[in-house]
Amino acid sequence: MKPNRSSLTNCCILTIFIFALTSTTLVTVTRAFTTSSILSSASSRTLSSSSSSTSSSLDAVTGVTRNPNFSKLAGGYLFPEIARRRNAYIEAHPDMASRIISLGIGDTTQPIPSHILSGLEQGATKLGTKDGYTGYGAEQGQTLLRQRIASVLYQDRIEPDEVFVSDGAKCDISRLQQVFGSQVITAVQDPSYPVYVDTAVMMGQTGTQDSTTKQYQNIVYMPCTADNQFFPDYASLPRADIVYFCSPNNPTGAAATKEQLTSLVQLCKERGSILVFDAAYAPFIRNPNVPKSIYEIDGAKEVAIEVNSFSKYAGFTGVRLGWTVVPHALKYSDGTPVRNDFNRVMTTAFNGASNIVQSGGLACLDPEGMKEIDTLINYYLENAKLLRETFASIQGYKVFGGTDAPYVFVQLPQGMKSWDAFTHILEKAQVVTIPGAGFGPGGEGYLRLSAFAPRDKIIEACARLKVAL
Ligand code: PL4
Repeated sequence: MKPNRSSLTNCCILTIFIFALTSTTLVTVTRAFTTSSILSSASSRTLSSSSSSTSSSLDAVTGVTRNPNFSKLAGGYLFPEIARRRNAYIEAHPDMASRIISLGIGDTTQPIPSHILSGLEQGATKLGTKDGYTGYGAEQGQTLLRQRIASVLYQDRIEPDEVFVSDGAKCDISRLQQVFGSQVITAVQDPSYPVYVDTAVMMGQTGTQDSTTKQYQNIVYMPCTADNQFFPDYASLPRADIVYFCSPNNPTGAAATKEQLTSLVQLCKERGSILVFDAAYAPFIRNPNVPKSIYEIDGAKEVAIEVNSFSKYAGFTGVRLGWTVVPHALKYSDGTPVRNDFNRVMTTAFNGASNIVQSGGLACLDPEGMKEIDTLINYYLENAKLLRETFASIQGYKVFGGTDAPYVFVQLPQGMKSWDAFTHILEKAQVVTIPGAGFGPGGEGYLRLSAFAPRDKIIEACARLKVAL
């Protein structure tokens, strides 16, 4: 006959009780042992169940087919790749970590000036008051900010309701791709800011990348090199539906003149192309013959969209505030205004820029804010001058840009590859740059240097570059 469970339990309790009477120490040890074995068996159960769930989650798949456009992308996005190589170098040479100077990513480094900062502070403070509190705003941005952008930055050449305030130019480029869809042919300056091409690939506008030419099928690459003063000959290339054009340019630092932009607008009109004009670096323009906006060109409202940003104006790269202008006069072949569809994307896929940040944007456009912006930009332009002078003094290197732009574009000695130059400079001078080839095949043989570092770092980098090259 089997003993029943309660008699067994009673027997155990009795045994423990007897032990407790005879030896307290022994009970303590027994208890400790029992507890620890319970814990260890529980933890090993946890470990084994988690390791089995890890391996099964790694092996598991869903029934969803991967978006085939993503497998067309030939590599990772440029800027994380630069960070990866820099980190790999630091890992291999930890003693060099503190020596690294970044002239790579175009990211601002100087603090936000006081008047503009007070705009951000006021925006935040208002949210803590009954009267000042606001929730969701208009997806297109606050009316006052749209009016101020139109009047201060465009001298009323455009209407406030043609301005869409956003969280930045990069995000707007991506939203424009949503508007254009997968059926358009895109043209880009080569080299160019990689977002235009990469988002076109993601959207399904392209074929795969040719491993020899490094060009994606269905994209019109418009060469911009020293040979054509970095201005493309669009007339000699196949027609595109959408033409991306950035001035002052990233990465070449070239700023297109009024005559050049007039001919581009005219050509886009003749060919029925839409021009997407990226003016993110407009505040750097000092040459009076270089337009700060495409709408300074007659007839541009019928062909051009302009994307822009407070990132470089006021050091808002982390704050996030930009805008896009889509004129009423810009229409598709069936007569539908492009603005309607951009408005549809903004209202459906965006919830408006932060109200705090828009208050900072308004402060930027006050006379004090505009003065502060000018001082900031002059500081970075002085940095660019130092970089220009450095490369001008090194034999075999030719220097471009950096006068109306924060980027200096350096032509390497004949036959030198841009990724090799990047590695050489990182290893010999601990200075991070960006290889021209990262911006497209047309950038091969060039290096981009950003003037956004603090002045002391720029001076130190220049000294090291003179030794290393
Ligand atoms: C690194 C031609 C920088 N993580 O700040 P936004 O979104 O308003 O503007 C981005 C932008 C738009 N148009 C042009 C630009 O050059 C940029 C910023 N480019 C650079 O070093 O090339 C920062 C790049 C950022 C990125 O991934 O874009």
